[in-house]
Amino acid sequence: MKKLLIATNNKGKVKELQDLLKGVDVELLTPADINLNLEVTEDGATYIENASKKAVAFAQASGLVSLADDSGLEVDALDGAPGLYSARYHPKAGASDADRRAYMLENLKDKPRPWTAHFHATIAIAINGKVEIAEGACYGEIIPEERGSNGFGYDPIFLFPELNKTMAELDMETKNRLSHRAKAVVNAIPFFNSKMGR
Ligand code: ITT
Repeated sequence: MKKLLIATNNKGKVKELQDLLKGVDVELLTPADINLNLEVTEDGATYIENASKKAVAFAQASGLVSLADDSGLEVDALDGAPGLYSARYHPKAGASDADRRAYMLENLKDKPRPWTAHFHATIAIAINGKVEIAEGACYGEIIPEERGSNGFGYDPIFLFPELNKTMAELDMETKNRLSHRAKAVVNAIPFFNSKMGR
């Protein structure tokens, strides 16, 4: 069976991608499985550039077909911020996910609600010197109090209004039907079927 490296250092993404890719006919590996410790500088101007850079770097370091995800949360009242910079959205180095959520709520507190927002995900798959791209998005709103403890990142303050649940209140199966990352993976399935079959 062909091998596919999940090229991310984010443990939340690893768990979701392992579940999202379980129907694909490949052996999934994580950087930890192959003792690969690689930090890629995300200096691209777009999600596609950053996702491609990560996928190519992991593929070159491992010799394996590698799938990277570059994602972000775009909040309309913040003119689309933090977007590409979602993982670094805090003035303090070493800030946590909780610090970033609190910082976002601080920046939103004087803006009229609803604080509409969407998550975006770009997946890049580096294979045989080429890069395949698939993208997805999901829409909701930021709420001023945290709810739920599943997931990671901004999940506790991102509400799906039609469910009245935050992403952190969803079980993984439900998040993996509705999320930006789920939609990007679905869009990558034709590629897997044509290029990664036995
Ligand atoms: P890798 O680059 O190693 O994959 P990262 O966390 O640095 O890990 P990104 O540069 O793509 O990844 O940053 C995306 C950030 O956007 C992530 O750290 C979260 O803060 C946020 N984010 C993305 N997807 C999310 C999700 O499903 N739920 C909550 N927050 C999410």
